[in-house]
Amino acid sequence: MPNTATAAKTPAVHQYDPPKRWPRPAIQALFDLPFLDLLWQAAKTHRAHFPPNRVQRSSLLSIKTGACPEDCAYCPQSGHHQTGLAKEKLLPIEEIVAAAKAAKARGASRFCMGAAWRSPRDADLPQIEATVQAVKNLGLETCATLGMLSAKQAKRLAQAGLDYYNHNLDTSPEFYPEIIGTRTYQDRLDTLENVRQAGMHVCSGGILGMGETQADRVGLLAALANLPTPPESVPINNLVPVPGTPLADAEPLDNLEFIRTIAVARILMPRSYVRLSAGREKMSDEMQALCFMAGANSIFYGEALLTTENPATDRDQQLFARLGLIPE
Ligand code: SAM
Ligand code: DTB
Ligand code: SF4
Repeated sequence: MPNTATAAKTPAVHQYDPPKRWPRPAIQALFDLPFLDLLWQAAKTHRAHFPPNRVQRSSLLSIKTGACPEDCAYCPQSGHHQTGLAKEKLLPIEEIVAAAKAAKARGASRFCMGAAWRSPRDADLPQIEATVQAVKNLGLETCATLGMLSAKQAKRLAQAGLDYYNHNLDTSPEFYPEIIGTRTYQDRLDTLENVRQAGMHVCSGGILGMGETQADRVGLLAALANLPTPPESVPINNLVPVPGTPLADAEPLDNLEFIRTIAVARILMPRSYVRLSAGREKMSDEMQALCFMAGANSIFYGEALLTTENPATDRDQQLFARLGLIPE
């Protein structure tokens, strides 16, 4: 007979499941609220933690485009898909600084540099470090999204003055393998931990409209909100379907469900900036107004995201004026 007394005493450390700030049923209950009750609660939470009517603006630049070794099903830059995207080398520092200056002149407060890498090569780091310093010297907040980072790489970037690192969880742990096969959810969590330990601000969110269920949206928000420290910045992207990617024909997500997800993100992460991210190009002013009401307080600003379009800055200026929003 097995010695059950001994077995019961053996601590199953690997199975230890720490208490969650936000258990999934509590998150599901928020999604189940009547739409207007949810929006009301999210707006109250937003106003309790942030001044109302403000929108932070981050501008993006793809500093190394295309031919990425990863197989992310949504991404036009993956070398696994035929999207006709021209493959480029890492841009020279002068070109990046010129784009950052232009972004600052348009009014952006943060400049985010994206590279289609699995992770940066150590040989590329000196140039990235010099670029971060130069962009910071312009008086901009700096952000980069370069793929996975080791603890050492994260420390180097932090020392160079990088304020934020973007690395998205993208979706729930359960749906994730349907979308990405070349790196695991745990790889992403490890990078976020390395960024946090290095003292940088964490920017992490996801993509909606990839064919995931509402339970997956609950799972994504649970993963973000239950991180040891929630991300300071949470980009919520609406899939931009790109021809040649496996998600080119994905069924668009219902607009109200997108807004609901923003509202739940706001309630779960009351002190985080929730960014209305990719997909704004196809959103009406009314849809964006409801997203701001639901607690979004940041956008990507400038005519391009990384490789796809974003609303023109004059259209955004008109939106701010129509809604009485103060851009930051
Ligand atoms: N290669 C780096 C990485 O994946 O960590 C950085 C760049 S990657 C393009 C940054 C994020 O953009 C992805 O995690 C994903 O959330 C978002 N993204 C990429 N393609 C998208 C699309 N077609 N629609 C919406 N969001 C997208
Ligand atoms: C994020 O969450 N969205 C941005 C930024 N972080 C790097 C990127 C959106 C990319 C959309 C597809 C493209 O333009 O290539
Ligand atoms: Fe590469 Fe990032 Fe695109 Fe994935 S999302 S294919 S890692 S550029």
